[in-house]
Amino acid sequence: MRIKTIKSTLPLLLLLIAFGNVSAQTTLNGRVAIPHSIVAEADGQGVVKAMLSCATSRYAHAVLGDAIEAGCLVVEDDSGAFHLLELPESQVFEDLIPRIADVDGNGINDVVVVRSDASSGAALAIYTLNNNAVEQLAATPPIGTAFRWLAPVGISDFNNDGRLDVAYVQTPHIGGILKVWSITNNGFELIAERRGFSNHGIGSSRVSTAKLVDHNNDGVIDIALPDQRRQKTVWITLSPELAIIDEQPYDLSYFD
Ligand SMILES: [Ca+2]
Ligand SMILES: [Ca+2]
Ligand SMILES: [Ca+2]
Repeated sequence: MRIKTIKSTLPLLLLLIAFGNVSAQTTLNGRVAIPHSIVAEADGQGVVKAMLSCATSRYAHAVLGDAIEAGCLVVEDDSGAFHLLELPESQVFEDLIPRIADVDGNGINDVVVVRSDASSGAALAIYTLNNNAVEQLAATPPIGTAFRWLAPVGISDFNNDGRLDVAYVQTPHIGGILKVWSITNNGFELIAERRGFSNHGIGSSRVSTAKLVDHNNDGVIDIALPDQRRQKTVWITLSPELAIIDEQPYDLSYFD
């Protein structure tokens, strides 16, 4: 089992090294990243490294290539100190990429991850450092049913209001709904949604097939996504409101 894991992870690591913009580090503070996952890094204050660890098979869903999910999140802050957040037994991080960004704009980096619950399924959660502890900053409502997942698309100011927004596709395998959330003083606020997309193939360790690009050159980042049947690539803007700005035949290489 262990040999199989190493074999399947190695090509991914080599690919990342070849691209040169992502660390291939797989340990942090003596803990090990879950298979198919690595340490995320960012500049700035607050979280500068984040890793999904505490491998567990307690959530038997296996949408991301194996039955192993993460039971904890390990982060390193800008002073070099490490912090650990362990989930309760009823939850896992059903994700491979901790996304570091200052989502609430307070100058301190946060971490965006998919967290799944044994009774209510996946939610998007943001954690931040507060008084030297990892704590939840905000979370979307869970989908509501076990074994229902969401695939993050990306983080940008999609509606051009000066605040970062977080986009994902809810249930990408069974009728995907693009949902975009902005963080406010009251937590996540849904700013747009539209059905008809699929950015993940079931069982794939590629978390998301999507691209953030200013396709119409208006200075605001747009979202490129495969449609539900993966026959078309669709470009979506949220500025000034959600609209499809282009469609072309689907080509996976566009997303690489
Ligand atoms: Ca922050
Ligand atoms: Ca925004
Ligand atoms: Ca644009």
